Amino acid sequence: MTDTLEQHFDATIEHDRRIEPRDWMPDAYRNTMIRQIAQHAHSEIIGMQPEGTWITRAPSLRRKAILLAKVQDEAGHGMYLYSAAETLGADRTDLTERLIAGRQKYSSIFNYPTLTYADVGVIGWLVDGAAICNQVPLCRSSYGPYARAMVRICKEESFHQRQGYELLLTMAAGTDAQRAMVQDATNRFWWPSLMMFGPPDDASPNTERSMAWGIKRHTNDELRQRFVDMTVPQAEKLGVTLPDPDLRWNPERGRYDFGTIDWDELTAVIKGNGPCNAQRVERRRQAHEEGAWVREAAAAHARKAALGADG
Ligand code: FAQ
Repeated sequence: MTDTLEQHFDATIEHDRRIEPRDWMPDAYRNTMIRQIAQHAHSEIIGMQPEGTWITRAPSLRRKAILLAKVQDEAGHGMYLYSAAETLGADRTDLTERLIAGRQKYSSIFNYPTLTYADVGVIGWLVDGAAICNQVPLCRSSYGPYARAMVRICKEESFHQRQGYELLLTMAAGTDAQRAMVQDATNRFWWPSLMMFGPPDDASPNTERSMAWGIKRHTNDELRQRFVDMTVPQAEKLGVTLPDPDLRWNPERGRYDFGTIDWDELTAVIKGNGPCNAQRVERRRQAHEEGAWVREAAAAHARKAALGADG
């Protein structure tokens, strides 16, 4: 029996069809999917914090409305992704508790502080830009609910990227002080954005198997290179310098060469020792505790509705 199920799973992957929640799948596939989707969901939720802190300080009503909408979108992405993880048998409360206890990861990028309003623009441009580059191929990921969630998420991320770039174009056309803020934010976020793609391929324990299963479609280094190639012309148009003296066009490769990433920094941030790790997780813990009454009320309402009671 298992043989047949396993053969069916293998054939589905081989023919590039989707695995659906009720299909048989190897435990290792299920666990890898839960790991990646949970980390992704946690990133969206923790990722609300660095920009969220600027909502009350946005320079105009228009900028405030845009930022509020963007941060709300991130919450929505987190919700779709937790739902996708639930289709694999994961429990949302358990995932949140693991995040708060430091037993599950979220993207390293959200452990850096947002020091000026230009950071909001640079996060949209570089962080959402990197997220899109990483996530567009995930729309073809082998697990159906994840791939479908990615389609909608990528559409919204594209809007986020454009709003960030538009904000920066506006600031770049402003005063010298505004241009200096854009350059400073770019200097601080460039290298951490490259780290979002994960460790180099020869130090990425999960890539080979995730590629074989069609969960990942490209390696970490391939996507990082794609991001650099896409971003350099955008930086030129914006009039900012990317903080890498080794960055140059390589006509033979038809791609940009770039400098060495500080992998020790990525390791430290992933281990919880980045500039804001403790603050981000503590804030998430507080929000979870403060939201307990909402979850209780929603559960009570659902119980009543199931009994057919009115309200
Ligand atoms: N940070 O073997 P690999 C967003 C971990 S975008 C922290 O290469 P894998 C949108 C990795 O989990 C950000 N940890 O792993 C937004 C693994 O640990 P484990 C979220 C990292 O899975 C924008 C270990 O290192 N996007 O939120 C990082 O094959 C603006 C070894 O690495 C996604 O999650 C890192 N940067 O490849 C929101 C996309 N890199 O679990 C708000 C989906 C690696 O074995 C505002 N995920 N690690 O203990 C993926 O594509 C993959 O999971 C990778 C990592 C590429 C991130």
